[in-house]
Amino acid sequence: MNDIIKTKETAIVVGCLLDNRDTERMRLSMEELHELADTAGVEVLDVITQNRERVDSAWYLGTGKIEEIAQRAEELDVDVIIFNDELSPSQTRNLDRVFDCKVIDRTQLILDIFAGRAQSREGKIQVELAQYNYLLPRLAGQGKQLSRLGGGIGTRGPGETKLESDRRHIRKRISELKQQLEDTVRTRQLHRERRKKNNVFQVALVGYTNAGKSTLLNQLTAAETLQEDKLFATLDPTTRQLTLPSGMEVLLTDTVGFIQDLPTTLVAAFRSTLEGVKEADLILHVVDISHPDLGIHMEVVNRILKDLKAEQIPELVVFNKADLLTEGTYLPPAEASILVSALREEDQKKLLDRIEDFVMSSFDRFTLKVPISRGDILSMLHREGVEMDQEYQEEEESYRITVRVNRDHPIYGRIAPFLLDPPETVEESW
Ligand SMILES: Nc1nc2c(ncn2[C@@H]2O[C@H](COP(=O)(O)OP(=O)(O)OP(=O)(O)O)[C@@H](O)[C@H]2O)c(=O)[nH]1
Ligand SMILES: [Mg+2]
Repeated sequence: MNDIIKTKETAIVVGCLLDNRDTERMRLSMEELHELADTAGVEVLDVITQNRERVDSAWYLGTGKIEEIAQRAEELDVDVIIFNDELSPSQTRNLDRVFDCKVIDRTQLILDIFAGRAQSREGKIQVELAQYNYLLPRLAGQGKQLSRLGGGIGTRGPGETKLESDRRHIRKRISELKQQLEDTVRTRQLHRERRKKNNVFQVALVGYTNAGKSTLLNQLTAAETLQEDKLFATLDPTTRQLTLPSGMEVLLTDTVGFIQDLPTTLVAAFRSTLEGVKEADLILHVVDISHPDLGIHMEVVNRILKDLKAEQIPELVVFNKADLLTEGTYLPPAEASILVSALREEDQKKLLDRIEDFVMSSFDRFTLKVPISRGDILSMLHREGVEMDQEYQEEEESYRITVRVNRDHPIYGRIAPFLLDPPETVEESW
């Protein structure tokens, strides 16, 4: 039996280092492009950059540099040149004429990874929508590029027949996809509203790609979400029930990882996925402490949370991968933080305790006097899991019950007639 040997596609990655931008960030951005290529299954044979005041509007870099890259590409016989910025339609056309191999940009590379990863209907719609939005302004003069779409990197997604059809067809498809997306978003919104109404406490895992969000979700809830040492392992939000040490149940949602310079087409497409973060009662901001650029990662995440108008939500920074902690690791200051390794059981427990502390402190505490004749109330309190303490008062033939519940919880109205003390808000330090 013959094994089919699949040869890896090879690439040169190219970047423009702008004089007015932070050098550290640009270095990280180039490193990420390299990692993105790895994730997409492409082998990077060379990295070429040029320092410039600005990106060349026709050629991205200087023409001399472009020639040098063309020569290098021939020498190494690479399949693709990957540019670290979104190329304009005219840049793509020009570069496509110069190089004998495929030319793709950061956006296409990420779109390609996303296309290969999207699992849910919503994820697939979002990726297809982003792909068409990317494609639409680039349709004119794509003859050579299209005829070369034999497969491989940058070509996954809309098939050739679709690509060959005219703009009108694509516009129509875009509006169909938008409609479908709106429908799924509406369904999800309904689910979220129902949860909100039932007052289920919602915890969202957010963070830079590869920080360990899915690993935490899996470890804490024994769920099976794809966790991989690759960028963008998770595309679809996954929500699982999480049981806290006291037995209280909350919902834990895993989200798509963030990255700096995420193409705008994708930010727009994944916005609806991330909208859910806004509804969280607590955000667990997961940070990989073993990454040398954790400071930049945190800034990127905070900026996106701000864009999503989620910066007001209480946040617990979860410094993860503590098992990889080395001497001199600098952990940026955070209002509330915890250091854990997702892989250690005692740390998982520590994190659960911390979440529970938070959940508890966000509730109000009341004492009720419920006559034994009111079995309906007693069983409701039990069912809702809001009881903290219960004591039978023989002479009064009633129970004295301490409960933790929010005033806007639907059961508050039912227990109000049994309140013993004026409500006391618990102020715990967090
Ligand atoms: N050593 C160590 N590795 C960890 C820890 N937590 C996660 N990892 C590894 O880090 C890699 C990324 O983990 P994921 O859980 O997929 O990361 P993520 O944040 O969900 O990533 P995206 O879905 O890409 O945003 C995997 O290889 C995990 O096994 C940890 O505490 N210690
Ligand atoms: Mg993940």
